[in-house]
Amino acid sequence: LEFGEGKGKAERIFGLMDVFLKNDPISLQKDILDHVEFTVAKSRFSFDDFEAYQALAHSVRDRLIERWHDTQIHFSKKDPKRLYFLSLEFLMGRSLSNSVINLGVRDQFADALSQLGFEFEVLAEQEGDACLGNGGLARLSACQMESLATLDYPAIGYGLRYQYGLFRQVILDGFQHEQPDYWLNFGNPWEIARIHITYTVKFYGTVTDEVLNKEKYKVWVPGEMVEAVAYDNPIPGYGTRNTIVLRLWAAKPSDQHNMEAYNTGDYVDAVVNRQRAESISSILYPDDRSYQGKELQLKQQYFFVSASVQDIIRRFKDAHKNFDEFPEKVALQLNDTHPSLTIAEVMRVLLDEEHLGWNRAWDIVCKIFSFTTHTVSPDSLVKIPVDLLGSLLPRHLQIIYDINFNFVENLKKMIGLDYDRLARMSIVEEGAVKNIRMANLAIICSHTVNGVSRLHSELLKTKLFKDFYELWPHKFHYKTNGVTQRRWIVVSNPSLCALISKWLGTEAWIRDIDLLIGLRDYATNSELHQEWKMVKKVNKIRLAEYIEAMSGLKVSLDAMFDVHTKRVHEYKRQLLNILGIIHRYDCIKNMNKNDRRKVVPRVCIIGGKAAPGYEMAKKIIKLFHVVAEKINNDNDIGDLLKLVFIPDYNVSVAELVIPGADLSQHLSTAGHEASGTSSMKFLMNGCLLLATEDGSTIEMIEEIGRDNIFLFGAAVHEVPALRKKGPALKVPLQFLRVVRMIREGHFGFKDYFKSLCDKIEGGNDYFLLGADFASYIEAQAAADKAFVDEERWTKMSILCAAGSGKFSSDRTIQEYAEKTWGIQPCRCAF
Ligand code: B1H
Repeated sequence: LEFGEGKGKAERIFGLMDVFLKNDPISLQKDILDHVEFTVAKSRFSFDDFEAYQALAHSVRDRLIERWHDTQIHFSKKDPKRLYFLSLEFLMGRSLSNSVINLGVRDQFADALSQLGFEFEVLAEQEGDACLGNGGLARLSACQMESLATLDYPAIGYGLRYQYGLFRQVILDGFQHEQPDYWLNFGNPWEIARIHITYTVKFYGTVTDEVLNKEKYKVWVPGEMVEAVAYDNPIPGYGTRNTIVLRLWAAKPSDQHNMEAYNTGDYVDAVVNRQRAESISSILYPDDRSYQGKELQLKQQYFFVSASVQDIIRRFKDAHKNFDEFPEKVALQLNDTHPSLTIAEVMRVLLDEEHLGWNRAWDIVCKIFSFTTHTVSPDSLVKIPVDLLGSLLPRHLQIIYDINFNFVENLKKMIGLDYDRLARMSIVEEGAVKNIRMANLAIICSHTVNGVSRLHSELLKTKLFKDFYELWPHKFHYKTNGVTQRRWIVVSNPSLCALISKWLGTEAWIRDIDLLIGLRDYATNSELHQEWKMVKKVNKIRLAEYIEAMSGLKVSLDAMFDVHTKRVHEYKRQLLNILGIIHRYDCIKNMNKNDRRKVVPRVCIIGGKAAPGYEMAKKIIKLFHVVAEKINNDNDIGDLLKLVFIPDYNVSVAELVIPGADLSQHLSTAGHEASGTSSMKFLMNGCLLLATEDGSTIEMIEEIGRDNIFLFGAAVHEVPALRKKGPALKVPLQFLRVVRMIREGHFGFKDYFKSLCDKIEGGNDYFLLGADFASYIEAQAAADKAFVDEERWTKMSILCAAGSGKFSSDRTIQEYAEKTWGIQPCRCAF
């Protein structure tokens, strides 16, 4: 059926679509029961919560597919410039609640279920998380996909369908253990396997010269081939019919593979070997900082890149003949350097398959790529050993060398023979092991390089990419990160959502976050204060129940819930938090009864995973546990101080923890957190922040004012001088005292923690825990003081939420669309 051939026909079809899947309670119940009977294959007279969840999910999925088809048809008809968002990580979490809310059928489904004797919330809890990413970068991709859908942008996300997501963290005896997350075990109703959308991906082999029509071409004869199969995950927008897709690739053995082995009779071995192909997309690398440089990791990257590029070019060629139009129809966004092989791959296709010639191909490539970097540290930049790249992707190495040759020749003309600078800027790093610097490749070939906060961008321009900034200042920009209020308020904090809508008199803020500022008018309204406190209490109860169910620990609702949840890293300074807790404990122990009465009770909550090979991070987790063991069992302390470790922190746990927090901590040493996004989620939920002036917090201060945040620590420009002081750096006595307590075995495991203590004393304290300690303790005291003044605290909390509008990913995405990608909304208007 073709659209646009006459209005009458199209309207009939749309009419049919509308009656096709009805959303009244009876139709929904029938759909759910149909899925129980025929999809889940259980009797409709007997099924449990999990089976009900599966059937529910399939009913929602049907509605997603319907809208996605409509959106696809609309996009094909309009043929707008599309954004292709390439990321090796997407942390989607659960899909059910977000989908029904975005589809606008949450209440209808809840009604239908209650008539069947089920509760929506209970079924929603049955869903497992999709953890196809490590942390901030991956969750950012997920938030941005949701904003792209909501804002009607014609976009497609590409990623890998890992069979094992991020490991599950299990704590045994206070130590972290990792368990594989075989998340597809129970099926995944949110994906649609596209078994007909497959592409062959080539590896290894050799490159030869061939002549065609008197022109010389390179021909890559691969040594191995693997099939990429598409799995589509629909992403519905809120308040729109538009539903876009996240296409994830899975590796399957190729039939073109090794026919000879079958013929030579080695049948069983050949089949077993074939099966190995699947390992390419089997596992997510669990280190969110360092590129491991393993062959499998590079294979993953190219596998994903090659399949995505083939898909993009196929879609382009379906509607266009002339590649000169490519930049008008295609914007390619590289989420960090991990997908930057895409540049070489597009060059290869345009040269060797489309035969455009170098100049035309290069001209196109320079117009389509934009690149966002998420890091501040030179150590995190991906480098690929030349030998590895040359063996796995021989033709790509040639192309990268050619790009580099042209670049360096031009550079010499511009800057002369400054060999140090030429060497720094070259894509090829010389040395004992020759490396390809993926960031240099990405900067050279992208029209725009974005940072993720203003401060980050300044650091890129003056430090990490200084040479490139001086050469091409126009390429460098930033788009401060954001998070989606649909997931982080509407889904995860329904009571706050209802309260905000009531006081603003509209739900429009869910699509237009700037309206949140309207809450400022009521910041001192006592009625709002009462309701605001009530909402926080409801969320604290929910969190307290979770804590009790998980650890058996009962926590007091009157205590300040102080939360520090994120990946465990030295630069994020969970250790500073723990030292602060020991100090607090020590102070309470030394207080008389009278003074104790003035202590603000705290529940200190820490959660986060350590990369499996990151020894220091694992020690920090263990330290928290031994300190908790001591303090929680000290009857003398009671409710004044309780410590809770939340194991296996992931998106769905965050949805529970964030709304229940009074205070949240963001302690990175200034200059180390490129942006930070969890702070944005806490802020939106009216949680107060205790933070350093780093990454996006600097911009938060501008939005909410210094009075509404507890700041501490050295500023970015002070850090180098403090570090330089080394052993001469003055640290407070209290700091030395708490470190000594650990050293001397006050909490046990003396030998185990020795290296940890050595790392923060005697001039080795790279992350400046000692230097920032006094100011940290002061900020904590300021937070205590504010907390006991309920009115002041509530006002601050309201002002935090009211001022959080800038940190919506809708704003981020709109900036990218207008300033970097050059794409327009394409709304499916029926
Ligand atoms: C961020 C990463 C990251 N920065 C390597 N870099 C990875 C690096 O698997 N890998 O190899 C994975 C992730 N992630 C974070 O990105 C920053 O630290 C945060 O400050 C920032 O908010 C977030 C989103 O921009």
